[in-house]
Amino acid sequence: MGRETVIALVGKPSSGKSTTLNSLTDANAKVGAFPFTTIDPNKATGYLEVECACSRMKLQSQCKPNYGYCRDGKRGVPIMLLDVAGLVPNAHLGRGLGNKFLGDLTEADALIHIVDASGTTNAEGKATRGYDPLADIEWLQDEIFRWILGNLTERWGSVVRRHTATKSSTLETLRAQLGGYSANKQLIGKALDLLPGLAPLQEWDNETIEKVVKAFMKVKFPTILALNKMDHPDADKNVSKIILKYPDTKAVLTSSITEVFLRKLAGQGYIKYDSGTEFIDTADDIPGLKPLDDKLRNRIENIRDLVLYRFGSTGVVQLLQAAAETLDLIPFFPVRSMNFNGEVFRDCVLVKRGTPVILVARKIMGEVTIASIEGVGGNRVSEDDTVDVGKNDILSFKVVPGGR
Ligand SMILES: Nc1nc2c(ncn2[C@@H]2O[C@H](COP(=O)(O)OP(=O)(O)O)[C@@H](O)[C@H]2O)c(=O)[nH]1
Ligand SMILES: [Mg+2]
Repeated sequence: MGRETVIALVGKPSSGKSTTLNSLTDANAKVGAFPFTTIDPNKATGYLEVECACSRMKLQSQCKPNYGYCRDGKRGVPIMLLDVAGLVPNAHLGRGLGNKFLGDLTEADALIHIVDASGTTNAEGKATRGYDPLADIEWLQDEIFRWILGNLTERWGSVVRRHTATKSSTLETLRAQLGGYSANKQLIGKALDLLPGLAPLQEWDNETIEKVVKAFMKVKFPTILALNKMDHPDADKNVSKIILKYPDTKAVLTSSITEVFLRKLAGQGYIKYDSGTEFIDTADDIPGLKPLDDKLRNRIENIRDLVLYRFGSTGVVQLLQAAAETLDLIPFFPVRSMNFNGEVFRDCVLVKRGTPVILVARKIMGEVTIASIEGVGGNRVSEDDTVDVGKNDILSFKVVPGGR
């Protein structure tokens, strides 16, 4: 199957990366772990929650995911998460692609910038009060910018000489120079599309190179903001400031520590809690749950008042959904046949909205010869037709036996 979606959590020390990673993993992970090839403490499986095809088809009781989970038609699709702890202030000074954290970044399809919105940690992550988290957002962008810019300008002279000598196109030369960031031609082409009327590469001045790097960052590192620690009373005013300053960036308010705590209580049998919602049931609501002492009861009341009722949830489920939205990813359900007897919807993969169905087939099955493609209801679907939510997102690919 095609490459998994990878999301990197970045942010200064003590912003809450590890807590957020923990809050996003192991949720309902009763069914099947994800077969990642390497075991790395900073890698974990998160679950993107989507509407499962079984809900639309009223087949919830037959739904049996191979990976992730399906709960009442809510499907958790595994995605890979990275905790990139090495991206600290001035990290770009240790430049070069061998840099471990930068390698982590290049693997990612999108970044989630965990921002300490409470302003209780300074630029280095040390405890303080009244720190302006806007500075962190600028810092992170600048850090990545200076890293890429530094790597490129350091050898600009020879880049231009080679470019001229080989009569390469701008796209080819940039492909060679930026390919190390796991950027293919298509992605670099997209970056160049953002800059119409660009001069020939040999004429670029510093300002132009900077513009190119910024455009490249936009397509290579789409970033979602997690405005974390929103349970803290100082977070409110910072959140408004950030949203005003970055109206086009997706921002999600989170309290990952609350999510971790609620999951722990649920695991211990004190509460029933569905991530992504504002509802907590206790022994008062559901007999059989463990009774709460006064201290726990107070803490839960506080969490309801300060987080759940004010913001609607702890935000962490919405965080991955925002990342998927930014990447325009939708769930796709390949099925063996359109008769839905027995166990159904074992597989679910994320694909870009609007992908032609033949490319979806390639992603899932590789270079096999497709004889026909069947949609729900048995109708034939053309190879060039595209996928969207509710359209060609449940398909059966019929392969030519033995065909390659
Ligand atoms: N109030 C509050 N504190 C949090 C939250 N998330 C993390 N923290 C605290 O912030 C500190 C740093 O968290 P950690 O996840 O280790 O940060 P990292 O260095 O970015 O990985 C810890 O003391 C956490 O308990 C949150 O949502 N609210
Ligand atoms: Mg950490």
